[in-house]
Amino acid sequence: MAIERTLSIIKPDATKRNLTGKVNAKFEEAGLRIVAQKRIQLTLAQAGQFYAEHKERPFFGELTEFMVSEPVVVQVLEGEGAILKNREVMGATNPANADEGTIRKEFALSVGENSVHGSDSEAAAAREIAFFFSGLELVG
Ligand code: YYY
Ligand code: MG
Repeated sequence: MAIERTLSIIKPDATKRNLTGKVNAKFEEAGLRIVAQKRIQLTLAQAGQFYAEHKERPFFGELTEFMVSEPVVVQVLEGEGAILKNREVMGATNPANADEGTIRKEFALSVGENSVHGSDSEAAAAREIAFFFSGLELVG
């Protein structure tokens, strides 16, 4: 499988509970390398643009308000099949359905406050990495 990069966000429920290091340990244990990372405060407009695909969904308002409620940590993860591997490490969207050992099983509070975001395709990864990181911030 090819070496890929994917965009990850450690969400407000996790940053607030000081879980950044524990979440990052899960990525590193799974063989994902954190090749870029920064802590930012999103605006509501930025959160809405990032989650534009969900604009018509009933949870959109709640989701975007949540994403601006605390700073988030945005990061680029790299590794063999990183996009799918990250989705596996994250676990199901609803932590009630997440497998043992996954980030969402261990740390998520609810389907909304579910600790992490991860790109779900190659196209999404390219778009989402470019949304947060400039070429200068991405080494090699
Ligand atoms: O990619 P992933 O984060 O696992 O789920 P999406 O279906 O893309 O939804 C994005 C985000 O929206 C999810 O992480 C929480 C929130 N959400 C929600 O609050 N309620 C739902 N029924 C579905 C999603
Ligand atoms: Mg998604």
